[in-house]
Amino acid sequence: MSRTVKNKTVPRLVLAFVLLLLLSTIRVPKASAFGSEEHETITKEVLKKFGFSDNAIEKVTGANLGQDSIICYGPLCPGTSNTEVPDYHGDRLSGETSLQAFDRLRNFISKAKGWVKNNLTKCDVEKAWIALGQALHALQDFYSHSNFIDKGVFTEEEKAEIKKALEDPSYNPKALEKLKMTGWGMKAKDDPEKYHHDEKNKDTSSCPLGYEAYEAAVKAATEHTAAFLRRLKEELKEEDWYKLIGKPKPPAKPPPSVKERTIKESTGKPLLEFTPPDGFFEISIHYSSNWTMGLTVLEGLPNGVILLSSNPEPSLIYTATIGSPDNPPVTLVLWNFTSMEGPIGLVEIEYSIVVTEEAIKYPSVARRCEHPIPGHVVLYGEVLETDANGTRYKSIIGGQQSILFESEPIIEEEHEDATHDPIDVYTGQAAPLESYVPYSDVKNATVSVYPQWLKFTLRLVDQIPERPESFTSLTVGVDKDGDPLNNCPDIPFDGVDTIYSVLYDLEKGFWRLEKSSYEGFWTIPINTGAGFQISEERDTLVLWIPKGELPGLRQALRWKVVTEVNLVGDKAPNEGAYSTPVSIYNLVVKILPRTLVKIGRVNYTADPTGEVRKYLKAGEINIEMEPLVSVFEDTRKIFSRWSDGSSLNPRLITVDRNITLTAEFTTEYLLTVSSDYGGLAQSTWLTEGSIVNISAPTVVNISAGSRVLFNGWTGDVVSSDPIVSLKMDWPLSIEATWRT
Ligand SMILES: [Ca+2]
Ligand SMILES: [Ca+2]
Ligand SMILES: [Ca+2]
Repeated sequence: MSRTVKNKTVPRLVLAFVLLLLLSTIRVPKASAFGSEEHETITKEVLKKFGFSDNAIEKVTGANLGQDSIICYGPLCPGTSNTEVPDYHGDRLSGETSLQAFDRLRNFISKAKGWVKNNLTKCDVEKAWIALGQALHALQDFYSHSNFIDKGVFTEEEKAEIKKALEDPSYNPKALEKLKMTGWGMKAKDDPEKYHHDEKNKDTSSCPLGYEAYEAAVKAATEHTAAFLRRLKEELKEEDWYKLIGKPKPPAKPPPSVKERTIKESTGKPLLEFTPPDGFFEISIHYSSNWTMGLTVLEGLPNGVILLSSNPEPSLIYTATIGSPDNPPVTLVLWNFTSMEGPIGLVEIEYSIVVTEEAIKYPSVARRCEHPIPGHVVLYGEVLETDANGTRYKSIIGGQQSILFESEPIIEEEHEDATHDPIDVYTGQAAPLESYVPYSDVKNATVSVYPQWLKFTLRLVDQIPERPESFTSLTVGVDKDGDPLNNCPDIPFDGVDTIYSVLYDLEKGFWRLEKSSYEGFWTIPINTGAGFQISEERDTLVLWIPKGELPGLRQALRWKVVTEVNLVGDKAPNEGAYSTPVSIYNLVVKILPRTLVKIGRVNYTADPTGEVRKYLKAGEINIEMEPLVSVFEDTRKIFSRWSDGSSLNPRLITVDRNITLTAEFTTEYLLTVSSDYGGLAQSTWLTEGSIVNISAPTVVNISAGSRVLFNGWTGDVVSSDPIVSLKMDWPLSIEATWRT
């Protein structure tokens, strides 16, 4: 409803972005037109009712307000013509009819609504929010800049027609003939329609038509804002609506023919309230014997997500290849228990969903809009079960969590091992080469350390058969607490206290993962959240261990690899038991939104809140940020210091704990002085709030016998005094005028 425009051409979307970061520093003049209050109240109230997230409300409202404030700040505003975008506010310009002004306004609203839809389809939610804010601003201004609420002009029926016409530029009811839009850019007395803004606006509670008119305008604008959103919701695809309100789509309800049940995770909490521990889903399901189960992941899981199951294994596991993340849903796994002999009561099945590095690069469809940053993955699906009687059950798993992963390991160590080096695993002696099995021969072992995970990658000389003919195990042993006293003393697992074995069970005919710990003897297999994957080429084994299973882990991890095929295998790397540093810390750098910071050798762009988060290993690292950020052509931010007092940029920091560093800035505005004489013309950057005195000579001699006299200052300061004092609360531009 405020309505002044700064006549500068700057791309609007860019401006609106910048606006968000500037809102706190810009002062919107509150002179005759009201500022942001009404737009803000109306918009926030309605968006809230429609369930918009706090973040979405903030962005949409910011863009709505931006329609006034980005283009109107500083003393230039009042009285300046808004020829650039009168469409935004429904202003009727000189020489225009009310209907023409109305057309411009409603065309803009339609256009902005189209931007909302397009950007949602493209997943550019930020832009959709901006477009929605713009559409709503224009819509709301209609009521303060027209005769819509004026008494005795329109019947209720006609009002309904006009509201419809405002949203539909092709609809032209007869009532439009009586519509008047407020005149702007001409004097009130010159207004041919005698409906000038100065006399007829409903912008403020003290508007010329009185409080009642203002109140009615606000009420009508509020109602139409809600109606506009209601229609938009109907027109949008459901998934796009959820993108717009900034919330994840709730899980689908199971069809009525299927019984709903709640799967419990192992701690017994209902799964929907389950927060996955560091990227693992572990779900225990109790089954009778004749049961099949399929897991379908809704919304599409990204590539690289692996589903694992563990003890006891069903007779048949069918694992589908996960397709493109854009082609959900994908059925991942089907378990079939029908070949087990007779009912055996309850069977506990566990399965884990492992999210690998690859998955991190392809965030799932569900949240891609909300978290366009790689590393957020939604696990959200349903389990379909059929029991022996044919009764079907359906459960929703995963809920709406997202998991943050670091796509690169923070620490990685790669170790070569000799090839053709078989040993008798239980004596440690070299074994004869004729007993050599190439898939038990490790040629390379890598440990990768992530914030919440340890990953071991074993590369073997040859392919692991899908169904080996002999007992086969590939084991990673670790010293979980760094305490040598509780480690196993006997080969092959001497020096470690916990082992993770991927082994082939000859009797049952499948691969499984077992964890044991040493308590003076090796325990029977214990539950683990670890998982494994044998590569497609079958020459690499990847083993994931959640760090949470090694709570005693300190700064370094001792580990070793032992493989075995029928008593003969390999220990690796070389003699085994390497110590790898594992300390990881979190660095948070807070700078200006979407600006760059270089951490080490990599540039990162801050998110819309200005944050960059990074996991780092212990040590020293260099941080460098942009020292000067241009916000507008006449407004810039200069780095002043870090929150810990240092003003170095770049600076070296020591990472030995979690660190948060906030950059502090000062704002500078451009002062532009124009003058044809006296050498006054200059452009100077000045710190916000600073005071500057400018003094013009009263007489300038141009040439012999010719001179000019100082006439006065115009622009942001109007004065005939040659000495003016300016306070830099915003960018200023002044010009000296002269007479002969
Ligand atoms: Ca080897
Ligand atoms: Ca130990
Ligand atoms: Ca070896």
